[in-house]
Amino acid sequence: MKSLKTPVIKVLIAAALSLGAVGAGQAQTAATAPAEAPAATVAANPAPVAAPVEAPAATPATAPAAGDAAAPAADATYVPMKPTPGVGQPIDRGIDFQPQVSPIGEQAYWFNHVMLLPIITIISLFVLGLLLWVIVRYRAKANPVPSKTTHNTFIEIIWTAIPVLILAVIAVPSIRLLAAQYEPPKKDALTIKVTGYQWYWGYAYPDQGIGEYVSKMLPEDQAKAAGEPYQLAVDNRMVVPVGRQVKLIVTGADVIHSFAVPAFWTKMDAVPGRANETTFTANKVGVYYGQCSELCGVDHGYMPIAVEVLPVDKWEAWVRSKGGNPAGPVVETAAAPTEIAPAAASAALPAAKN
Ligand SMILES: [Cu+2]
Repeated sequence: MKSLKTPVIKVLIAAALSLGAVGAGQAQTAATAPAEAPAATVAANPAPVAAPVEAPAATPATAPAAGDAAAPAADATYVPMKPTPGVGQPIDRGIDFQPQVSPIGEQAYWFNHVMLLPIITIISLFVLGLLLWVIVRYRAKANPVPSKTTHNTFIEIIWTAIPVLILAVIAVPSIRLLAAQYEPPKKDALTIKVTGYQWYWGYAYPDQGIGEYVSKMLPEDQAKAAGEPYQLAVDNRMVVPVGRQVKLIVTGADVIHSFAVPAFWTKMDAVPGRANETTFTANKVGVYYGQCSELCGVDHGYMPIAVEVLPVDKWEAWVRSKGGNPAGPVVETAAAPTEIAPAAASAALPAAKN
């Protein structure tokens, strides 16, 4: 305990406490701020509707390079991309999954279409055939004296062993898929904090320094004007770079919501008081829609999700347009602590008494 008297160590402890206090302060800000945010954001930013639309097909590696060379980074502007019909959104009379654009989604799609569906179909047809055969062959009219057969060891072994083998074969890719979905995110994953509200979404990019902004459904006329599907189009999208893993920290502010984007095979409950984590990697540029997937109140059906996947340079331009730093994470060593030090010092005092 003597060592505590050393001034250097006192300073270090004060610094540690103040960092903790700042963390708490930030959390509080995040929790309270959005309440006033939505109206302002919506009013100030109906821009995506009127803005011109660009082709989603640009090749990430080649095409934008020339443009970038000509225009310095500061000039880079973000223009919301137009969705491709039938991609990343439901289609009329569609019964299949949406085309998958993430590795997990492709794996799951393969598992369903190559393993499960054929096996289910074969078993169903086989059982149906057996039933029909029994109904016809052993009908009462043709068999006035019923058979007294009760046991057949060979058949019993077969009808136990074969289903066990089938289940074992299914279990291998099934457990592999399950494990892949719970793999921890890579170190260079892009972190986005997703918050479900009644009834809209909030997105924040802590490492890029983009504070939470609100994403609300576009009214019908604005959605149509923007060439987007009504009840899926939003004013402010989540924007991610193509090919980079995204780590979502999902939480709810009021009731339980669920963040779901079918084209990424992504769904995670947004539970108040919990920070749920999930990941996805979008490997195709485009606009992908989702919806809240947990009954959350009267406007549950009107809090859609729109994720725009951009080539890396265009994503960086979007980050800059939001006032963020694409090169994040914001380094903890130098910049951040000096900026927040004064507030932290005062905030740390009450904490120190405890
Ligand atoms: Cu909801």
